[in-house]
Amino acid sequence: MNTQQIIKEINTYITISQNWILHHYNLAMYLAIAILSVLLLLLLSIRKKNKIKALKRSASGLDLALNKTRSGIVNGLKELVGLGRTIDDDFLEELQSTLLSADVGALITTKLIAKLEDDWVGKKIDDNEQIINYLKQELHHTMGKNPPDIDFNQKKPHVILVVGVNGSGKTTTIGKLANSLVKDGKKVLLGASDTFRAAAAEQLEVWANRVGCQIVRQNEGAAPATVAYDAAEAALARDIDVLIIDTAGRLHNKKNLMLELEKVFNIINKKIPGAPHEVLMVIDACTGQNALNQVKTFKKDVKVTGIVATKLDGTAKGGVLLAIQRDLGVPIRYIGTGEGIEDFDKFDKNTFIDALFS
Ligand SMILES: Nc1nc2c(ncn2[C@@H]2O[C@H](COP(=O)(O)OP(=O)(O)OP(=O)(O)O)[C@@H](O)[C@H]2O)c(=O)[nH]1
Ligand SMILES: [Mg+2]
Repeated sequence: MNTQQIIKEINTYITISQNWILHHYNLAMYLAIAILSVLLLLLLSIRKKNKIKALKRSASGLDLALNKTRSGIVNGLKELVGLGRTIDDDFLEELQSTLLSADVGALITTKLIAKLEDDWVGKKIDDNEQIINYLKQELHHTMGKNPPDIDFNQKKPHVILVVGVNGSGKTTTIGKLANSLVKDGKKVLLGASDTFRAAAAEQLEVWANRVGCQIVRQNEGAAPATVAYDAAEAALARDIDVLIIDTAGRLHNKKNLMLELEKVFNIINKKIPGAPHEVLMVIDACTGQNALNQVKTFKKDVKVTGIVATKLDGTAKGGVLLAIQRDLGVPIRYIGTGEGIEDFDKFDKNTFIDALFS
């Protein structure tokens, strides 16, 4: 068959189809609606599957990130229990050092051990193989309920100031948080108030481009408070939902740097009364109890409202999150479980305890 014949054949088919549609108009409409409905259902089921996959991924992300901490605790406990020992002073002492080495903290550990001793004597627990489950239940009880989530819809713009010591993961956290907010349909603006080095604003800009959100930045050496002011002004003018301000890493004992932070806070508050609505302190979980002390000292100068614990994937001291949550009265809001954009989760005490003892 030559090309002309093929074209002729195609034209014949088109004409036959057109005639059929003209003569069976209603049937054609029903068919088109049916095909569209099937496509829509297919699309919805793919979206649902992806959502379930994302949820599964985040749960396994936490599980993976806690590998080191969990193997310290669970292997220690299994070793203790596996020897078929009864719960005596030596057993309790070893249990105590297992929990302390995961940085669960002295307060929680002492409380757990005392309760276990009582329940053993009172025969509420009579088999040491129940210990892992027992500790899990007691921890759920000790840690109480999760606080309500941050309500990003309450204020517009909702302003978040991000603070912490050098290298704790502030800028990376901002990128990850912005990403999750943009995915939730929020209009996000980043403010590059870390003007200490040029690379800092560039790093934030890379995140803004990657996430697809806006950024306000100035040149290296500009006053951090000026950038914060510009960012607040832009957030108001551009109808932004969430403004996140990055700051330079600082140690609490550097008085001038803490004053600079206060300035940033005040200028945002002046431009947007009531803001910043959140001051998130980012801590590196690898530093264990040091992180807890950092928050304690930062809190004296800045009104920290929430904590983000990063690098859980790189530490055997993840238990420190329980100590922080128990001792500081400041909620842990998010956790960083890797360097990737999706390695980020809301902190949920129950999921965390279950993952720690699974
Ligand atoms: N493994 C791992 N690495 C992380 C995580 N969060 C951040 N990092 C890494 O930590 C390093 C420092 O992160 P930044 O976000 O630049 O830290 P920062 O607090 O902004 O640092 P300064 O601005 O210099 O104070 C980078 O290499 C990040 O990729 C995490 O949850 N897990
Ligand atoms: Mg930074």
